[in-house]
Formats: sequence, structure tokens, C-alpha cells
Amino acid sequence: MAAKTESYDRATEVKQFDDSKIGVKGLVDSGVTTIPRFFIHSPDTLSDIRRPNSTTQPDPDVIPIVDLSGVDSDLLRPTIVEKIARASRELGFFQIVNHGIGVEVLERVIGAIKGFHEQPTEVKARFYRRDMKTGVSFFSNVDLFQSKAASWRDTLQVRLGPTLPELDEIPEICRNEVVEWNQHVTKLGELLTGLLCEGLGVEKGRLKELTFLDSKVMVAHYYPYCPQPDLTVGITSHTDPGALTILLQDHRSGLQVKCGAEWVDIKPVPGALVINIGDILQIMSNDEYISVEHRVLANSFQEPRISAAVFFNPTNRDRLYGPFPELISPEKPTCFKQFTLTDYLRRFFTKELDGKSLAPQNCPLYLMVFHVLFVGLLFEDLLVLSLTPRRLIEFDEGWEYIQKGIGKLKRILEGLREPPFSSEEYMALHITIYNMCSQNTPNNNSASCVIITSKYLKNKYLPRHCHL
Ligand SMILES: O=C(O)CCC(=O)C(=O)O
Repeated sequence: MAAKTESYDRATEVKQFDDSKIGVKGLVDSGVTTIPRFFIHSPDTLSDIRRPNSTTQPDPDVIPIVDLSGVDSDLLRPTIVEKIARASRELGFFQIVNHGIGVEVLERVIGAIKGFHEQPTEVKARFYRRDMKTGVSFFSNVDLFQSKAASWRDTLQVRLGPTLPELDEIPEICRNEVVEWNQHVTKLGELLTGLLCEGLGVEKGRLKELTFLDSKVMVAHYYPYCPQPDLTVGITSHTDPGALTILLQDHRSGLQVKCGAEWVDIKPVPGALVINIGDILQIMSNDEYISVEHRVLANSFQEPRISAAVFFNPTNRDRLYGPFPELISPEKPTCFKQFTLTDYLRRFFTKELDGKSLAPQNCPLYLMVFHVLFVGLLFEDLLVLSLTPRRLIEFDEGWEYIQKGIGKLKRILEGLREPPFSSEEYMALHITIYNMCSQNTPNNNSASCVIITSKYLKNKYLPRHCHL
């Protein structure tokens, strides 16, 4: 239930903000010097924010830039496939250059999005809505009414496929550019999904024939200057639910991707596009490729940051999707249960934009343990044992699964330790398991954790699937 105190009624403030249709850009224009309280994130979310150029920031060069020149040549294509597949396996993100779309097109698209968001409020307000009936909507925060804290960005959303909206529904100021961008990303999407299929060792048209290229949505974000950038974010940490995302960003930094325990900047590279794997492709690839959490910091620059992400999803929503049969073998059994896109997207859009959307069903328990151990790697001497119940309970059977899993996990952990857990460790483990069982009903997202001192587990089980 929304918090309501005498002095602060969050739900009312959020509604007033939405009803005003001014977006965060409107707040900035009105001269706010402090951000409204409902934009303030919890210390947990804010604690690991490091701005680009801070001395403790990891090297952004870990995100590879793949040059697509020569992609049609028999000689060069295998190397490109190899680079893309490696990045998709290890990081879930890469940038591409020489992709065939001219810098002037990229600049035109960014300029048109900026133009839309910088129109007078009353012009933009005509598009302010949260439904996609017309295929076009403008809003601030897709999850404004679901999230614990709002983020400092406005968005113009346009359906690009299977069909574009009626042309006169698309704001005139960016109409030509949206249509042009759709043509470019459609072609690029086909090229990239082909390369990604080849990287998995499946036939290059597999994703296309499953309609993965047909359903496309563009979200064109505007991150205005934020007067208190250390109290909020531009977009909270999340993974993309679809198959693949093509992201155009301007020259302002702010996008970060999670690499292990670190947040790494995706540095803006002139002419480049950022590509990332979405949850569905992680599933189709039977966990070979990874869909990774990313976020955008609140913009501390006086100038706005602009970006446009195009998400590719399959069109056929009622078919069952699951890992490619070609990728399933006795050595690598299926990691995911089959699902329909209708169920999957319903789950995604009824929750906060946060974390991952899919549960690993049929997933051998060791993957869950690996996840646990990965969290443990953050600490030199401590193993922090933490399950993310949100992921594990998304599907109906998930709750049963996690209960079974916890019991089994407990037995595994107990059996692994030598000497056995100390009584305090046992106590902590029991408390955690109790907390998980009692708290994590499908409506409760809180995660519990237990700290066990153990170098043994870390050394013995260095995870290959540490991304989970
Ligand atoms: O603005 C960006 O750079 C990223 C946007 C994003 O992650 C999203 O729209 O899901």
C-alpha cells in the first residue's frame, strides 16, 4: 500500500504530477532546485552510484566495439560472429560501428527526439497517455504507478512494428525521422539476429522465422538536467524483456551496465550503436547469451541526454517459446520452461521496471547455487548468500520451485562445508530460509540474505553461470 503520512501523501503527489502532463522536463522548466520526494530513491539504490570519470570507476573499454565492415565477406564474417557471440556470452552488451547507417542519420534522429521533448508543454500534452492504442504515447516513467521511486526522464514511445501507427499519429516534428529510423533498424535487426544465430551455431534465419524481427517498439528518452542527481536515477536497473535492443545514444554518458559486481560505463562513441541481449534471447539461447542489468544515472549536466532504444519482440504472442531444440543436449539440458509471450509481457508490465523478468524454470539447482556464490564473490572473506525471489516466483509454479530449491540448497550447503557450519551460521541460514518462506509470497519482492564466512565454497565453485 502506498505510504501516507500527514505531511506527505505520495500517491496524490504522483497522480498530480502525472495529471499535469509536464514530465520532468516541465519540472526543470518551472525552475525546481530540489526534486519532489517521490523521485528520491532508497539509499540501497543510490549507494553504488559512481559517476563516469570517478577514480574508482571500472574501465569502460571492457565493452567491446565491433566493427561490422566486411560482414558480408566470407573472410571477415566469422571473426565478426565470434566477437559478437563472445560479447553476448560474457557481457550481454557490445557496441557496433560501420553498421551502414550514416552519422548524419543518427544525428537527425537524436535532433528530432530532442525537438519533440523541447516543444511547449501544451503541444506535448496532446500525446501524454499511458495506453498504446494509437501506437504513440508520451509519458514520464513507464512504471510511475508501480515503482517505489520515480526516475528523472520523459519518454516518447512509438510502435514501429508489425505496423507503424497512422502517420498523422506520429508527432510531426519527428515523423520523418521515426519512419526513417524504422527502416534502418529493421535492416540492422535482421543482420544482427543472423549474426547472433550463427554465433550460437543455429541457422541464421531462425529468429526471423519465429517472427522475432516483426514486433518493434521505440522508446525515445529525454533525461533533462537533474538538480539533485545523487538522489535519483535516470532509469533504474533492469534487463530488457525482449530479444534484442538497438540503442542510439547521444554524446552524454550516463548509461551503465553491470559486469559482475561492477557498474561499467557504456561510453558514447561517435557513430556507434549499443546492442544488448534481452531476456527472451537469453532463454532461446538456452542461457548461452546473457541479458544483463543496466541503468542510466540521473543527468548532472546542464544539457539534456537523449537516447532511443528499439526493442525487438516476436509478433506471435500465443505460441510457446523456449530454448532452441538444437541447443538442448544431455550435457546441456534445457534451462527454461516454455512460455507464451502474452503471459510473459503481462508479468513484465504489471511490475516495477526493476531486475529481471523471467524465472529459470527446469533450471538445475546448481545454477541457483551459482548465483548465490556469485553474490558471494563481492566480498573478500564473506559469502553473502542471497536468492532473488522476484526472479524465481514469476511463473505460477515458481513459488513451489523456490521452496523445493531452498530445501535442497540448504542440504547442499550443509553437505559442502568442512568443518560444518558454526551454530551462528546455522542460525543465520535458518532465519533466512524462514524469512524467505514467510515473506516471499508472489506479492512481496523483498530478498533476504545470510552471511556465511566461507572461502571454501567460493574457491570450490567459481561460477561459470555467474551472471544468474
Ligand atoms: O537511455 C539509455 O541509454 C537506456 C535506455 C534503456 O535502458 C531502456 O529504455 O530500457
